[in-house]
Amino acid sequence: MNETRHRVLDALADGPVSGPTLADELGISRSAVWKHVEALRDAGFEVTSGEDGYTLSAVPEFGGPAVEYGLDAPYTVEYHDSIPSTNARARELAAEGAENVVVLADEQTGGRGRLDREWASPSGGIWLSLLFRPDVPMAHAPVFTLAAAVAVARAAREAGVEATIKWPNDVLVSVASEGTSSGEDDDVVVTVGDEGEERKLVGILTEMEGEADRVSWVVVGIGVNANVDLASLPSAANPTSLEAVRGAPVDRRVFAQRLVETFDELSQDVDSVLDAWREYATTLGKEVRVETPGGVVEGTAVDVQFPGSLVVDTGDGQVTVSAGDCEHLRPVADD
Ligand code: BT5
Repeated sequence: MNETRHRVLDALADGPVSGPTLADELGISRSAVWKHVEALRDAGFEVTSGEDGYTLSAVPEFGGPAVEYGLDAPYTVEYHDSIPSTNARARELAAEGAENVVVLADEQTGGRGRLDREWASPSGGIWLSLLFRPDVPMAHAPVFTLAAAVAVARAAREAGVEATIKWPNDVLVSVASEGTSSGEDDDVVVTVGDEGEERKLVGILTEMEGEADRVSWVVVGIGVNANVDLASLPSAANPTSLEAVRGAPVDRRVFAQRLVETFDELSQDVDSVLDAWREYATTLGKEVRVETPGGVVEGTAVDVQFPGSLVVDTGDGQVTVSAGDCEHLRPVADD
């Protein structure tokens, strides 16, 4: 949204305000005011015109202008009803020199996870990518994945969903399990949390480009199963959604705004990220099995280290893992 339209919108929100007054205040013609009001109506804003002038009476439920409206972070929002992948689009924008853009979509037709895995992205989700250009070396970039996990966990908690973080990039919800079958012996392991079964609510994919000593751009892609039909997600992945956990749809506009605002705060103050991450982490203290590019590491996850490595106590010393797929292990109790 351009700056004048923003100012028109703000004035309408404080309205009623008459067309001539608005024209004077903004130094534009009355017909320009009228055009901005019409464009806002086209974007889904409800603007009533009464005797005292125009008043903003409703904000659209979701979309670019809706998320930009009242957003307390220096990002513009590019919205698509449907797009192959918001990360792919953000990379394109990066190549064109853009920065501080959120690419947001209701549906993705070619959503991607790590290692080119598919990410199911039906309509009703919050599929977004933040493009920004931090002044940090490439090696620090993993901290932004952790910051995204914290931001999304916090937004979920504000929406009444007790989300936790699994290293490095999953946000989960523990749901009461329907009873676990006991194994033949103590070695049988299943991936369950302390309070029940862990289900994946969010996935995060960070991509970047630059020279060793300086990042050129970072794209943090965040996929939130907000109000999606669980039947359209791969059941093997044990997914859940905000709607399923809350029992009611979530306000995606507010959720996306809180997510972007918290991410922006954390990304400007990376020293605060690790403590915030520890607060929500479910991985620390757990027995884990991490498949890393260099082999499998098993042991107790004891801490996280800047810029986002997991410290695992293997019983034979501590190993620091900077990337990999992590599984939470717990022996099944015999009964
Ligand atoms: C991730 O990968 O978890 C990162 C996902 C990032 C998606 C966002 S959406 C916005 C932006 N645009 C994109 O194109 N991508 C980003 P990974 O850890 O590799 O997990 C992928 C695995 O999760 C898949 O192999 C499935 O098993 C499972 N999965 C796929 N879709 C899912 C969903 N909607 N909910 C839960 N699990 C899912």
